[in-house]
Amino acid sequence: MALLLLQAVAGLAGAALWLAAGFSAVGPAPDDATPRSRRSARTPRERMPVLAFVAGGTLALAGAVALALVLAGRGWWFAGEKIVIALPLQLIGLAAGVLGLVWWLTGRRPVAGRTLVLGGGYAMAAAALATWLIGYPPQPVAALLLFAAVALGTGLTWALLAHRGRRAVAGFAGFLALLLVAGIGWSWLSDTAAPTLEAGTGHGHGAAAVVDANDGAVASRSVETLRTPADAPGEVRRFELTAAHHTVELAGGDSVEAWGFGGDSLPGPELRVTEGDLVEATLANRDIERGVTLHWHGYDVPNGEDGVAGVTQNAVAPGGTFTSRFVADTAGTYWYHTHQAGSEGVRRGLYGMLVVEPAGGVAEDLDLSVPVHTLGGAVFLGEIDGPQQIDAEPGSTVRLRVANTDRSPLRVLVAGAPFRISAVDGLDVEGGAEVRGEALRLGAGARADLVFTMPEAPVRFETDASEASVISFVPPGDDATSTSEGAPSEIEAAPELDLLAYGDAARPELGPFTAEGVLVLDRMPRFVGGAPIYAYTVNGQVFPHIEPLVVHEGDLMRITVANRGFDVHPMHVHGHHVLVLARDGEAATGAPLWLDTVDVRPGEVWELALRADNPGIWMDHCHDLEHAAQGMMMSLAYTGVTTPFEHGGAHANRPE
Ligand SMILES: [Cu+2]
Repeated sequence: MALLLLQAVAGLAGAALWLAAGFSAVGPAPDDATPRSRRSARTPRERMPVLAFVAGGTLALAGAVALALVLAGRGWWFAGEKIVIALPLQLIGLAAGVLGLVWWLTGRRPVAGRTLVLGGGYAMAAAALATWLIGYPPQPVAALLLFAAVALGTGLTWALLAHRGRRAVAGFAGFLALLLVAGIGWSWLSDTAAPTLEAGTGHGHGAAAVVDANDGAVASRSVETLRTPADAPGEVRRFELTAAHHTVELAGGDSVEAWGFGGDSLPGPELRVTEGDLVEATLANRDIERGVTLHWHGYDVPNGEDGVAGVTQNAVAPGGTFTSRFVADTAGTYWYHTHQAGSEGVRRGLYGMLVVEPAGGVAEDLDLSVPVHTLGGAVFLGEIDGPQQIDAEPGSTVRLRVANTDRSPLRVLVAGAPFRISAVDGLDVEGGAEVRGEALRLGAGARADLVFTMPEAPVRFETDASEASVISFVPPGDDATSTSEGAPSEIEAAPELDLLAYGDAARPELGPFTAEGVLVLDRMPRFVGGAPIYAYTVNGQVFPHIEPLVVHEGDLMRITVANRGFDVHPMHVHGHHVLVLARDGEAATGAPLWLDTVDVRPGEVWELALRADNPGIWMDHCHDLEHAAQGMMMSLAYTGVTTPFEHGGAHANRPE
């Protein structure tokens, strides 16, 4: 990450210094009636600053090129455009600049010399911009536009310096303006083209049969057919969730306007069922104007029950209802939230916990779900935004089901007792040793089960989201001296546990990969919803134009995720868990780590395996939902699956 930043800064500095050299060579000369642009550099006082700028610029440029090569060694995703587009521009710029400098110094062709020094600077500036405008993958059309802009800018400079008259200046300026408009227009067109969410059907909602490369023709089926039958086996557990505005009282005395799934508290009701139950949840929208849905985060339900507005259903408008059903066939810690304009809805409180207890019951004496959420500046651990105290008998066991429902990463820790991480993203982690004083990092949307045995002294559950919001476990009957209130927080200084090396169990035999996918995460100026923003991109595109990951049912897909930006991206795949193979080229060594949310930090490369065993059109997006709303959403599409639902439209569907 530091390398990426350093390389970008070096490139910009090189261009800026060469441009400074060019401009200081064309500056006005008050002591001479001759326009300075027509003179050579006669005095050392004129030469010195120019030469100093050139030396500094060339040094910075060399640094940028060297760092680009180092980055290319770390992965082509980090350096593609820096090598293919920026490097030629930098070399041409440097050659032109040096030639111009010589002409200017010797006085042989002072005007052309100055023009070339400036033109060289433009080329270097364009090279630096390639990282911010084009990124990965390097696009030939965008590269051509950049080269043309440099040429026209140099032409315009020559027309001005050589006093070629108004027509020449206007000509170059006109073409440059035209190029700019064409570039923006081209970008707008590609960002407003027909959406791409389905596999292989081209664009739109084709109902025709799709030709599958492996199996020939596959009958097409709609996401609407991928539902759980009402008579599916299992004891029926019915829940009613009503989305509505309400007011939440904060511990400090203030109140916050919130949106919720029932009651006056935050979060929505905990849905606690037993493995094997048939969950039937009816969502009603009382007064959420933007609409609402019910998405089962991390639960691999049939596609039609996934609750994504504009992909698997329409947003439920005020007065409307939607019933979703699924067999709770996997025990673990999950959560539910709206998937309609979730960047606002989840933040305001449309979320709750889903706990599926194992068929044999929970092994621990105390089992507590702890969704961590920030609202109105207060941090809620469960329903309370302040210190909490819970009685726990020494020797009893405690399971904390922690979920990060915010948009930023969260660090958590059990202070005062050794603890074990027994599950991550709902699935058990085998053979994890007890740790003490180490913090666990949870990306946005992720969960972990922390298990500890209550000692004789108090224990605290801490997060780095708030020093005030802690849960103290105290032996019952102890007086105030035994409470841990006021104890120094351990979380800030605690080293971070690495889940890739945690636990030990045999790694599953996967078999050969039959599909490949690469996601390169970045930021680029793009049009989202028709408006130009500094968007969050995958492979240079924004939702809904990012090419989907396409799988056939039964595929084993290797997915590489590379983050070449400066933000953390907790990438969340719907309907599947992915097995972590490696991070930054280092293989995972702990127990098999199956995640539904992969927290990809700047500069990181993750290698993941996905078994295509749950047909549908699945969202794959950043769970920093602001990033999702600003472009970082795409689909994992099975061949032959179509959707009748659309982004926007009469239901104003907003799939994030
Ligand atoms: Cu993100």
